[in-house]
Amino acid sequence: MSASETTLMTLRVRARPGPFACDLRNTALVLIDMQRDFIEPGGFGETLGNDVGQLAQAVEPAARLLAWARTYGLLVVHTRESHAPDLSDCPPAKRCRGEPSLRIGDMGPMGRVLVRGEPGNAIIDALQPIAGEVELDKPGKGAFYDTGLQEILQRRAITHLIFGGVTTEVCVQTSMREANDRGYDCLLVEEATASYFPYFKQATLEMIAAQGGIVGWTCKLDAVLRGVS
Ligand code: C5J
Repeated sequence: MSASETTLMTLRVRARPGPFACDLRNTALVLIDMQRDFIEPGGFGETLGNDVGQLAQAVEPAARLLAWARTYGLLVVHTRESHAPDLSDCPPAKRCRGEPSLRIGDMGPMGRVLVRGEPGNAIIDALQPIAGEVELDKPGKGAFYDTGLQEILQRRAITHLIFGGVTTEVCVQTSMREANDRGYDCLLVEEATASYFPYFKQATLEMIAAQGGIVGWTCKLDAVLRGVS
């Protein structure tokens, strides 16, 4: 089924801070940075000293969310945080920050860290994009910075975005804030996102929905899976 072929399919979910509804013809799923570099041992996330096992929890829920979006014919956008092989789009301030065991561009167990086309930069097997889905390489934390995402969404008359991905408080939250500033209504699916720091995830979910949904809405996966009428 394709969302554009139907007369009206509406998703209505119980969410925080209140009900969220959208017409699926104008809605896209955005999966942020579900890459080997962040989720699997030996990647960028681990070089920064993180427990990558924390992110594994989001994989199965994100796969269910992706399957749901495909069933209803939503536009699906997959992002990758990545840099050109010559690192021309990686500011020194980003590369030199902190004390990682490997810096962006260094050779690691899965190829050059966070470099486009390297094995570690790929989306994990469980969430591989299929034909017709958008794959975006983003040099920043936000999905709108230097990617053309705004134009892609405008061409498809997208007004609502459903988010999953990692990490909740960094690239997911940054992307939601960018989207919010551009006028999109954004819903974050709680089980389909994760952080290396569970309390950062929790704090981010609360921040998003605070003050009447200052960044957007959050909801349970089940509410999405059962919410189409
Ligand atoms: C980070 C991301 N955490 N995808 N990237 O550096 O959230």
